[in-house]
Amino acid sequence: MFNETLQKYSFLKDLGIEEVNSGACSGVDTWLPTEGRDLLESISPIDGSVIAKVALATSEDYENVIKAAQEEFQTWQMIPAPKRGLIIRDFGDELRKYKDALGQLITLEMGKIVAEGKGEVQEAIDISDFAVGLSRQLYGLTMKSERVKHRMFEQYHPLGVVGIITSFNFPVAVWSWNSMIAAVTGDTMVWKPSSQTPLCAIAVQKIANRVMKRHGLKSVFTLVIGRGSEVGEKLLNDRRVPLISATGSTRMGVRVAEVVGKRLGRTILELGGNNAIILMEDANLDLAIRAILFGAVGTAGQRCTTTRRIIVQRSILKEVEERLIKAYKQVTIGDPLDPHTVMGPVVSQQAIKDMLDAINALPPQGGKLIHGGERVNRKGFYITPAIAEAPGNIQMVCTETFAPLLYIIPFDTIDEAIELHNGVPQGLSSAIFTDSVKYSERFLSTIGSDCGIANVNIGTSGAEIGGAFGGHKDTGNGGVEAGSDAWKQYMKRQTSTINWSDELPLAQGIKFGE
Ligand code: UN1
Repeated sequence: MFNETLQKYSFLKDLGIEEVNSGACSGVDTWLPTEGRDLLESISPIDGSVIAKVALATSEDYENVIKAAQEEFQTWQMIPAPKRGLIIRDFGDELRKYKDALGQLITLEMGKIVAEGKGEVQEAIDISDFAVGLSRQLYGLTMKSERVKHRMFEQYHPLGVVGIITSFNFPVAVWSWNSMIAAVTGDTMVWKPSSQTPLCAIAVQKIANRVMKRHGLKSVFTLVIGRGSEVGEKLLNDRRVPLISATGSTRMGVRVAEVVGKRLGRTILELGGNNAIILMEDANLDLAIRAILFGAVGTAGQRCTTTRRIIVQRSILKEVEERLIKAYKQVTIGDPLDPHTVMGPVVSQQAIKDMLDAINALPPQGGKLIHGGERVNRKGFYITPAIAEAPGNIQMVCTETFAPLLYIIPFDTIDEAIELHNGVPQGLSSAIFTDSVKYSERFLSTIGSDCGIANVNIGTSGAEIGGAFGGHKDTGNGGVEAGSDAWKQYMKRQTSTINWSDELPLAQGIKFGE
């Protein structure tokens, strides 16, 4: 059977995927044994078939992985940051070679269309380039001391072993946002990927291993695929891991914050989104409709940044609905590996059920389905993207349903639009479409969008890696990933004062025992 799969998808062989794969790697050439471990099946949402199996890591495997990462930290932290950057540059080049293969594996394992699969690998390449530059820019400040012949400054040191927990929807890019930055700062890391996308993680680990081997390094990047209840909890409770960066549901994030917070560890949390676009009546609708389509239907509605709500000025409501339905009708649904497909499957049968449950819950709350939401009659997990009208922030609108379900909510005044916009628990990404400076500036002001990302005439999804990525309220704790100064979270700050005088003056002018 597996031979057939290999023949059908030759990229699996290029990426080193086997019929039964080890789920734990403590470094170069050290994949831990598969014997005696429970097997996890990787299921393709394209047709529901099993692609390959993965031996789940045990607690003992976890121990081996952490110990290796800890030991490697002793070496890695002593390599000058710009030299670490050069090693990351090699990793970026190796990723470039495997962009097509890895992009296709992402598509096969989680169902996003292949253009988006390859786009995701490009995002990983972009952040590795960013990290190379950053390796020469890990700046601290200098301050003027209040004391004569004293110098004061700060510097940043690496933290140690960083835990990276990723979800199925961006099985490569989200790891890379964390790992590339953590690596140049001098940290080593352990990756716990989603059980829905273990093969993507194994393929990436193999690419990383090859690069690290060339440089005589071993365990900068390590991997552990196991049950949340077993290795996940161990990781959260592990005092040897000073930072956990986790992507997933708000419920999961609360658990991470609780457990890691209790041991005073750091967390970066990237949790649920409920992203809206405000459409003012002066908006360029040609742009807006395209942005909504990409935002709501891209990745089959399974991005954290997916557009879930359109808040539309009443005067253009009818036109927007008509144009959106027309655009939705043109979405070709099918095999995501086929380059003509616009929307592939959702990740699982459960995702279809969640979407249908949400649609069924709408009428009693005053909502109404106006398009889509039908199962597609073919093997795999396919559903047509849906549009629903909602009178306001009814309960279903306040809940993130991780599927292609878009709500349209009318408004009359900008105040009302912003109130609706901010009136949900989540706060990741947001956008306004308008040609008015007054409205766009209002949206970006302190009395505007309350999200971590706020765009003008651009949709809610598809952020570049150069900016900080993260949200507020139920989306997270203010932690950010990717660009800007996100790197500071992966390091510890040290403030130093040096006295080069022959006196010992005290700060605040205190005279003590003189
Ligand atoms: C996510 O959905 O978890 O901004 C990440 C975007 C992508 C990343 C999304 N660059 O849509």
